[in-house]
Amino acid sequence: MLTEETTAQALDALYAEMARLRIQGLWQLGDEIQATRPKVRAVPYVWRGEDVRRVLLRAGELVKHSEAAERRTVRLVNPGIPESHSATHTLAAAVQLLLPGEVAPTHRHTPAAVRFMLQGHGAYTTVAGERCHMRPGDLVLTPRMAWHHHGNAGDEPVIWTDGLDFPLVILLNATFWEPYRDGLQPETEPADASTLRYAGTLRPGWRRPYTSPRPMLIYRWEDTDAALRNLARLDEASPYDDVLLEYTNPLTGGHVFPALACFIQLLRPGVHTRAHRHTSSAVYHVFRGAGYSIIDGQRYDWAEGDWLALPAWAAHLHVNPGPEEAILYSISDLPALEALDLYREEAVPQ
Ligand code: GTQ
Ligand code: FE2
Repeated sequence: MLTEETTAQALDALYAEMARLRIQGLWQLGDEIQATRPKVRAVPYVWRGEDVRRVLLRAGELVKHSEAAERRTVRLVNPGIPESHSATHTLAAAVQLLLPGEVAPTHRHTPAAVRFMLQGHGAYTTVAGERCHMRPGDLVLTPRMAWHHHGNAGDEPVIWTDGLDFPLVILLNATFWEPYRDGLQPETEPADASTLRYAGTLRPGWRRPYTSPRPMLIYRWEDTDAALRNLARLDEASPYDDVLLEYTNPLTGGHVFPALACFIQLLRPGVHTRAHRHTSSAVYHVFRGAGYSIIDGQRYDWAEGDWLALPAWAAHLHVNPGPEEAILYSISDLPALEALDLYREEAVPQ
């Protein structure tokens, strides 16, 4: 018969041997695995637009483009997960500056990127041989492993915000990055071809759904703005997000990327949404207006030019208290959660 003491000694010995053999009892891990709700280390956070712009413009003076690792880009780093260099655990958000005459060289990588244009005229991104002209409010896509470079052919600084699924790609150990060896990639496609081909609800009749290797790459602000206004005219809105639209792949109707979705939402004057939470996380950019969000009981004020990180499973609602419209652009990891059958959403009583 084992006494209590000898049992304890035997257990110690067992655990010591298991540790040596790199084996763990599930019961030793506790709530690491048996969690009743997701453990989220990322925190809600607001980056002020004026701070980001000041830092970025100063970097424009001090950091030559060629020294800036190909792109003069600053990352928004969530204080809860600084080692991730990311805004949420799955989403990288950055802000990029291109001075007049600058060209950021051609490269490609497995992380997919989206760029929402904020200010300046004359910029373009060439994606897979297609020059996409970028004006404020436009969204430009860079799919996985598509060659891309950026240029500023205008006479003023240009700033846009980048969203990438970098953290997820790193987690999956699937990061590949490659410079273009021979100067800039050639521009083999007509400029803005994909948006001329696909924008709107009419599809070229000989292009079958689901099969095009070239998705739409540019979503023009005029189209986005009109779509928001049309929906608002119908008075149709989400109780959680007010007038919310998703940028879709026009051939499939699905998300723009396998692990990244993009949204634009109009918060009408006076709106106070209901609260919900979901397993997807998001990063918002305040394109127009001002207001606040209540996230897990805390108020986060935001105004035009700011960024806001929303961690996974955080209860949140949005308020536009003023007389002006507020417009939020956001990126989300929703497609990744859906693909893995991990998307959950629930209303949160107030
Ligand atoms: O502009 O190609 O924010 O490669 C991060 C990685 C931007 C880009 C980022 C990139 C780019
Ligand atoms: Fe890139």
